[in-house]
Amino acid sequence: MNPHKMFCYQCQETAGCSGCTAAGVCGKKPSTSGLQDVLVYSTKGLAWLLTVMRSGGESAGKELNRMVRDNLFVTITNANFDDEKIAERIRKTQRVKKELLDSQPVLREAGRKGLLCEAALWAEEETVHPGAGVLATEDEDLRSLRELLTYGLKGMAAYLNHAEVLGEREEAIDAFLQKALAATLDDSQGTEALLGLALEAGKYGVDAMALLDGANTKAYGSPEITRVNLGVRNNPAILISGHDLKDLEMLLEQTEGTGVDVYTHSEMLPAHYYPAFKKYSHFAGNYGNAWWKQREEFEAFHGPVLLTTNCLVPPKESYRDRVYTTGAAGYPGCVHIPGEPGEKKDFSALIEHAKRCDPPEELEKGEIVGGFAHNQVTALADQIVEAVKSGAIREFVVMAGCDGRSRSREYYTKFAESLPGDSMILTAGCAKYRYNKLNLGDIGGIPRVLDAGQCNDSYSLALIALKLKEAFGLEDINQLPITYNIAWYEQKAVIVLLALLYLGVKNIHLGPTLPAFLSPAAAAVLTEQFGLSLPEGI
Ligand code: FSO
Ligand code: SF4
Repeated sequence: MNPHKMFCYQCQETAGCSGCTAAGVCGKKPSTSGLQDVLVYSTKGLAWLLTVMRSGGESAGKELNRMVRDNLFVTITNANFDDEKIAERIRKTQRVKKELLDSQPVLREAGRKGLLCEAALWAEEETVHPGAGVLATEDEDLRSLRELLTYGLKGMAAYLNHAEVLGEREEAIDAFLQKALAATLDDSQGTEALLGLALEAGKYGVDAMALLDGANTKAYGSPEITRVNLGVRNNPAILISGHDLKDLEMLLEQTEGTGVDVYTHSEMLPAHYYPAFKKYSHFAGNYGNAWWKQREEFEAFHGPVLLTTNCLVPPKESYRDRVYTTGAAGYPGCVHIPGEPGEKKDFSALIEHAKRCDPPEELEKGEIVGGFAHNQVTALADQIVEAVKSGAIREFVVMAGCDGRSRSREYYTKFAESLPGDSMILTAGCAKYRYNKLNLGDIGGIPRVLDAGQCNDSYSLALIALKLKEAFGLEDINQLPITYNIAWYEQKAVIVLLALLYLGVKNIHLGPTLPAFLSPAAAAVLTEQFGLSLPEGI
């Protein structure tokens, strides 16, 4: 248990738009928050050691690279609420640090020269430390930039984790992630240096999303236009949520021929767009909406639910025994299915559980259309360019990002409804549930809402913008008729935002509120240099 007072302001729903201090709006308890702070602190120390080793010519090795990423991933909003599991991670990380400090001459040398920070030198197997937590940095602006960078790196770590389960990793991205993470504890790094690192994180964020995009398409083919069923069948079923496509693949393989159907929830919807999953006749459709509706929707589903990543809402007692977690996700009392990258996970407990359950209750009927990732849009490029030249398409509006429970997000539905019929919405992430079931029609046969996929597929949206720039022979991406109205919630949205800034996108509207972790001075820099602002009329 951490003796420090809880303070967390990493997501958009933070209490009073300033910080959760008594309990998380997300349901995170002070004990969990304290342990997550210590895990982040311990991991920053490990990242410092690995960075020093790398500069001395020693490679960190893929196990330790993975440890840094996965430790960050479990501290993302709505991923892991299991104190015991988080404490275990801290102890393991501390043991690794001790082993490195004892065995690596380059670290002993750095230690003698005073080049190791307190977190790097801290190697006791404890789960408390006074240096942990956001408020350990007293200066408001320094704290703001340290957290902006830390949150962007958490998002990047999540995408790298997904790429690694598909066998793809890139040492240069891990090296940057660790260097930047260590820099958040380095008192010689002032606000300007940290802002520079945050923008550089945007560059590596693009690389991480490209790596994941390549891993997904190599494993499952390029997303293609697909109609996804929203209704239900009369069979017992498993619902899968989160972002991990490898988990879905293993679940589909293991459920085949068992009489148990599989449905997607929230961010798993885009899995339907991949050719590789279309061969499974029991892959029945998408059930429900964005993550925050899960308390009613999981209840109505009747069968077991597999959470492969965030966003997990603390489950109600009535269905808690049907919630299973895997990967970075965790919740006390819910069964966790183990399995490291490359290992086969055993989902037989869910399959047996499903057979004892009623089929899902129907929430809606009909279909939605998606699958407009960069390859598919490139195939339509001539048609789209023609439509722009003829004036049939006057504007593209990028409405990617996250959904959330605040009332103010109704704005996004109204905004989509009020756009003129010659504007096209490009989307990715769970933000789409605010408008993907509206009947917004099409332009010359192309739907007005083009869904590229999960939040990480925002990369596709950036590629589409770059292709349009090329097609129109423009110098600057900002000359395109595109506006950006991004909704954010958790830390993956932070890396997406930094990636867009790195790509030179200006005048992004970010809502429904600006991040509480941006100090007035940090917000002013982003406003002045990049034209970042809240959307009008929110
Ligand atoms: Fe949404 Fe949650 Fe995908 Fe996030 S389900 S909010 S940005 O985890 O990662 O879009
Ligand atoms: Fe609050 Fe968000 Fe932190 Fe949860 S993740 S404690 S809601 S700021």
